[in-house]
Amino acid sequence: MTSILVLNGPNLNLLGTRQPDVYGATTLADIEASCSRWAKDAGCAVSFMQSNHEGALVDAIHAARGVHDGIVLNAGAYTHTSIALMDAIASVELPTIELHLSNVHAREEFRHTSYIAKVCVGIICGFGAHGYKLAIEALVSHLKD
Ligand code: CA2
Repeated sequence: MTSILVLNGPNLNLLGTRQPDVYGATTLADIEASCSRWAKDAGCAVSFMQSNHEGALVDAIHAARGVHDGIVLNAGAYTHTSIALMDAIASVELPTIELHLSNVHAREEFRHTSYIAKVCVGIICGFGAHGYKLAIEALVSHLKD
């Protein structure tokens, strides 16, 4: 069965507890529970990992090779800064979808730049927690093609 890693980066462990106007009231645990249902509906298995540490995210991407078929990645602020994450995604050659809860292009200019976009198959942003469903479905469909 197709297996997807849903990987969340820095500060996303705080979802639902702060800044609900920007990031919504849904917690990361809620999102993960929803992802499990969405993955079941899409006919795939899903695993989760969250870290506030860039190196731990790099390690998780490396460890996904040979275990998972693709990655849904909300790299948080590391999206806009991390060559290390870009290199990690490129090195494992696993299809990866860049995901953001917020529409980063409607926000501050520094959020308009993504280091990881060029090594991802696509980007979903601005749909809140529903974006994880869209990303799982898009990845499953991409893997079937
Ligand atoms: O919109 C997204 O999903 C982001 O990846 C979220 C990142 C931000 O740096 C990116 O530009 C866009 C920030 C995540 C912060 O999460 C929090 C959640 C609750 C309270 C405070 C921060």
